[in-house]
Amino acid sequence: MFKHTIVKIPGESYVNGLTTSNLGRPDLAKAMEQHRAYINALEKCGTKVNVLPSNNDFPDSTFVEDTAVLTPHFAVITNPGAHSRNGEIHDIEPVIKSFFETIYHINAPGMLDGGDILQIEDHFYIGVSMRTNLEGAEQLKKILESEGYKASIIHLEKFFHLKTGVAYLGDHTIIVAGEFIDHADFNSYKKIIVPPEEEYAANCIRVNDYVIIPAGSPVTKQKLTEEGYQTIELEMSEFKKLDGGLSCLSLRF
Ligand code: CIR
Repeated sequence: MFKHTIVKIPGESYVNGLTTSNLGRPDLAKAMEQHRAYINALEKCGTKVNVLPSNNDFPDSTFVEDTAVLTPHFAVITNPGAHSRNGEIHDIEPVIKSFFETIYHINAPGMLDGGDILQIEDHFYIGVSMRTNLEGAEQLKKILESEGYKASIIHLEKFFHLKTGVAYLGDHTIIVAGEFIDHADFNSYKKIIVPPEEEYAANCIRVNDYVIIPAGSPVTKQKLTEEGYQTIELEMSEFKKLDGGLSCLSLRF
């Protein structure tokens, strides 16, 4: 059960954020509208949404997920792997401190983005990606194990972040796409498979009684409905343009 969420309003500089896609430049007004709908959805799911003001110095800072890893008892402030994003942690740390007493840090040369961390019950999966290096992954693994969690490191082949291709829905069920469909580390879970044409929907979020999914994923929506999940669909076009998905836009705890 998540009680709180943290989000950060996109700033005017959002349109200059990092991307590997060729979907074009985001439309700021549309991004703001989609962000408002995202906040409304998190409220509908029963969370208290803590809305942080924008910071134009950091175009990608609306993707707050990358700045921290949260558990019920402690928080880890990350060391984001993209140079232009690294300073985002200075805005997020005071907010995290207002909720958590125990705070750890990932330190250079370790790099780690929250988008590479997936929690399934008491087991954390840590992706080594373009943004998270082995040193960062090992630092986090040590912290998690010292606090009684299990942790495994997964080397990504194609996906941007670990959670670009897999999400946990509760009930030992994952929703999964691409290179993670047959990945040995995920074989013990029940799987809902996202078809290649809807791959973007693998980055969805279970928030209390709902699964929030990107609009335009009819097959995925159907599969979730058949499994008994209530879904909320959100337009995400302006975040997809900068490689962002539903999980990236919030911290949930
Ligand atoms: C970036 O390149 O860092 C942003 N444009 C997208 C970050 C997406 N975050 C996430 O998947 N957790």
